Amino acid sequence: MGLKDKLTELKRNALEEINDAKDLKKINDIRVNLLGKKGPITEVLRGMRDLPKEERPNVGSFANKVRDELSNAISERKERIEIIKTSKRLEEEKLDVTLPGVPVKIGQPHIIMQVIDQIEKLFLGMGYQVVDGPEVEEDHYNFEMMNLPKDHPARDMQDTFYITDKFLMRTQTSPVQARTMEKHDFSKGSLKMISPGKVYRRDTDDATHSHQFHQIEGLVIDKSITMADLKGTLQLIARTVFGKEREIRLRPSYFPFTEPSVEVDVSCFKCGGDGCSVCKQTGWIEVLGAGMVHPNVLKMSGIDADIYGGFAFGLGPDRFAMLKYGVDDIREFYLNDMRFLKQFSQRG
Ligand code: 2NL
Repeated sequence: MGLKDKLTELKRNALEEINDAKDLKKINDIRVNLLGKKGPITEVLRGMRDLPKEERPNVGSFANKVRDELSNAISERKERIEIIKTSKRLEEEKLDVTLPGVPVKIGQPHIIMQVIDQIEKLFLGMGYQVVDGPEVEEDHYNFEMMNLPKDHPARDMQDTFYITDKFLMRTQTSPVQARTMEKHDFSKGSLKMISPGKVYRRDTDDATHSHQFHQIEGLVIDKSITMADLKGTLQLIARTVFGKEREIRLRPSYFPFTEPSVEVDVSCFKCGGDGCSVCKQTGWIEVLGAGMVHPNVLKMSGIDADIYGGFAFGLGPDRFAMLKYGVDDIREFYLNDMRFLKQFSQRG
């Protein structure tokens, strides 16, 4: 076979290979193999030494032509691959701005927090401050300052988790109030505060007990606070949470930190007071404890009990939420089951 025929066959095979190349690496490999120093075209040109002199220019120019053709084919194929690559990328990155947006999942405050928020709003509107405090508390603030000296039998009602002899998990949020009373400058006016937060008891968890739950305590101290002020405030809470038709009823009770003390019932929001399963046929539901601040509690915070007096109350947001939404197991609030929690969406 003559050199020209060899070149023609080489060209045919090479063009086929070039047009089959699918990526830039392949086309570069072809270029190096075909047109490089050790490539077949260089090889043919080298073989021209054995040709008669008069044939050399003819075959030489033919070989150069083949080389240029292949070089052009490679360049064209390379460009083509690049175009395909770019259009593929464009296709992948295509963004239809007319598509409707993906809905964002919006959460909601935990149902206990919704109850706390509602009560905070009510009291902020009446000029109270909302005060936080430590959950790991000193025995001194949790018990002693609340008129519960060591070995007082009423401590049994509020057994808790002790960290050391001195530190414990608070059993109520009144230590926050003790800390605030101690600091308050009464020459600047009355003290009006609520303290919401987590509290702890050494209880075994069941449908109505949880070793950790929530409390909101309220406290007002000024020169001429009466039980009428307390009753009006309690009525406002009952009507805000359970409906504007509600009445309240006070029954004498005992707390170490208040004297006199009362337990507070609200008229049943289900039957309006006629008697039903929610109020156990009594027409009333117990929702709060309250009373007039015990003089010992005032004295221990350095307040003159002959001049100042006040009222205090304590309520449980867990119990409020259970009553209001018919939740029959307090543990539901703490299991983080989304099927339960999602029922209390604020957006209906
Ligand atoms: C309840 C109801 C109550 C208080 C909490 C309190 C706070 C201060 C002074 C006096 Cl700083 N009292 N808090 C008063 C009455 C009831 O909680 O069922 N507790 C066991």
